[in-house]
Amino acid sequence: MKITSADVIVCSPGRNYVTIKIETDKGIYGLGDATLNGRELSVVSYLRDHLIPCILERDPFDTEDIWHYLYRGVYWRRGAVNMTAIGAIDMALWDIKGKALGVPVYKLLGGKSRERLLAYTHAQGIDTAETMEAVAEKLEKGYKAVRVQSGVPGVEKVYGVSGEAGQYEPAVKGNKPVEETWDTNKYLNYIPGLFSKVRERFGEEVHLLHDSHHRLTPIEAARLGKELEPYHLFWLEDLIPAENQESLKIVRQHTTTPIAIGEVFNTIYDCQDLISNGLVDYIRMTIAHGGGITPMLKVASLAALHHVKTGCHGPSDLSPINLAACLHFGTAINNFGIQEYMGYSDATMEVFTVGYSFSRGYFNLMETPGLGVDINFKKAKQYEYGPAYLPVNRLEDGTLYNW
Ligand code: CS2
Ligand code: MG
Repeated sequence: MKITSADVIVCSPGRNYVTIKIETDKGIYGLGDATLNGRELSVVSYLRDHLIPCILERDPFDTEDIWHYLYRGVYWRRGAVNMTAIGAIDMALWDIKGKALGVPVYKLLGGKSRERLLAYTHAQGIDTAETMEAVAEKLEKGYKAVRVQSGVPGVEKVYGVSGEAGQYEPAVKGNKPVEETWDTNKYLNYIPGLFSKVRERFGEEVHLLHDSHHRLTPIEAARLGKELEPYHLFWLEDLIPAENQESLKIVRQHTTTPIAIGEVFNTIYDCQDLISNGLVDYIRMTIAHGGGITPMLKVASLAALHHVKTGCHGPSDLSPINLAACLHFGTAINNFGIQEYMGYSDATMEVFTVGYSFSRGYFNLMETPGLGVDINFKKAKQYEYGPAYLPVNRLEDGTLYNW
């Protein structure tokens, strides 16, 4: 079997998505998610101008060699654009392999390690009252795990909370980022009380998660982790920016609240120390930004050695193709933890068809060959790409901060 051509579909059914389609001489094609929120066109050019010419004529079954060829062959290794492009190709090649063999991809990754996959979803509100109602609504829908985000009194706009009701979409359409402001003190003084109220109203059963979105220093993170201990969170996410992984040692010394990190990582080297030194409980790397299924299997194996579980990043700013790939991966590995799921807009689901079902808080994979996904090319064309950027964050005195 040979790769004969490939192209990249950029569309915007509610938000921007980038999809690679790889064709073969047997008439089978594979799809991969190449979406990198706010930098989509960089990945499009990287694929069209640099990587696609390198994979023509290759056998799509040779995923291991093709991955190393693309990773080492570029010389300039790692990075979000590079690894998202490689990840999309890798996803599409596994899709082709499954279709060619007539089996769902998970059967090529180790088979079924579980019948269903636990999901968590987002609940957010501009204040405590609205947030509580959002949590109630998700529990009503049968979710077993809910990420709770809220506006913070005295802080104009906070990560994870949109002005209008409904789905939170972080990227804002326009030709440059909007600017938001932040105050850590107001946040730290507010969050423990919010979780105390959530636990009091909804009890101990529901898994509660929270995302600090890279905004704390290690000692601030230690304080928050400690103050949240009575509320037994499933995880506290992205407490601190994780370029300096040493810093997690300070947090770990002070709190038993489980830590999840890694959605901005793109190679095993980004998480190697965190995992090997027991500084993280869930690794948030995802198939698309993590370089594909091929390297993510290695991340999962390293994580398993250190009692770390997966918690793949899966918001609606990654397409249903990435979600499907995460579900095949999560079905096969032993140390699956939980899968993020925000749900998708009706427009998105007009463009993408998926081979998974979702009910009462769990995913089930269908036995569709490959990743079980498809894209309606005609519909995709109806939704034109437009630039959108993730916000930039400043402290109240104007200091540039982490968003
Ligand atoms: C967030 C993401 O889902 C999460 O955990 O951190 O929604 C993140 O803000 C977006 O993916 C950025 O595009
Ligand atoms: Mg996050």
